[in-house]
Amino acid sequence: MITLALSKGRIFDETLPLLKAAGIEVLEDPEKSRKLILPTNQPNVRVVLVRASDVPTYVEYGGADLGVTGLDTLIEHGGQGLYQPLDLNIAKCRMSVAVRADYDYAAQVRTGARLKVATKYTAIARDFFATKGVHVDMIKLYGSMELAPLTGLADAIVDLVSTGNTLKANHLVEVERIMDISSRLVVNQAALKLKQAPIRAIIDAFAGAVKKD
Ligand code: PRT
Ligand code: MG
Repeated sequence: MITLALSKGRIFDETLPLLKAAGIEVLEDPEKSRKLILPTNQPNVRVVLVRASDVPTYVEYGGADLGVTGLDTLIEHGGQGLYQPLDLNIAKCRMSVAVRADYDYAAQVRTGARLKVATKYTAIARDFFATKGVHVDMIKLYGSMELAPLTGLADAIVDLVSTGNTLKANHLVEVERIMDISSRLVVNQAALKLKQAPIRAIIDAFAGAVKKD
């Protein structure tokens, strides 16, 4: 049996065409079914639905043989122990720093002020500001980061941006682009050895179906 870990939503939706290229069709719609294990047209392949941030954990410890996860999630998890053969070029966005439109970020950085930064992505944010030589007080949040500068909880946020509509709707502006983000295929290292042929077949089919920009 080959088990693939996916999260509901954009990653599931954007992985479907890649699965199709590998001859795999998921037989149930996760938005309609309450099942967490979805069968496919291939009796030896199944999909497990987990929280996006749990995908690397499932794959690392063998709860799944493969998974699809955002680079953001992968970096925060720590990629060690996971084989990362492919950038799938899906679920694309960028990791950015944003502040209130009336906050002079450049001046704060220039004068060496200490910044209060709210984010779910503390590892990425810590690394980014350390490299810039900016001192930060990190405030860990699990969602709705956009609220933090509006309420005075933080001076800046580090969050994912795709269209920019969420920032705009909350009167925030992007002041730094930290990195481009896309989703990656991750593979359990023991599974890669023990189930080499079927896993290689999936990796190769995905590789052939990845859309270049
Ligand atoms: O939702 P949950 O807490 O279960 O987990 P999750 O948020 O990690 O999962 P999900 O499915 O929302 O995101 C999965 C992956 O999709 C992320 O890890 C990213 O790699 C990728 N991705 C791509 C995004 C976005 N685009 C994105 N726009 N993830 C989140 N967003 C959010 C962003 O955080 C912000 O709140 O969308 C909002 C901004 O969107 P725009 O279009 O208004 O800029
Ligand atoms: Mg989400």
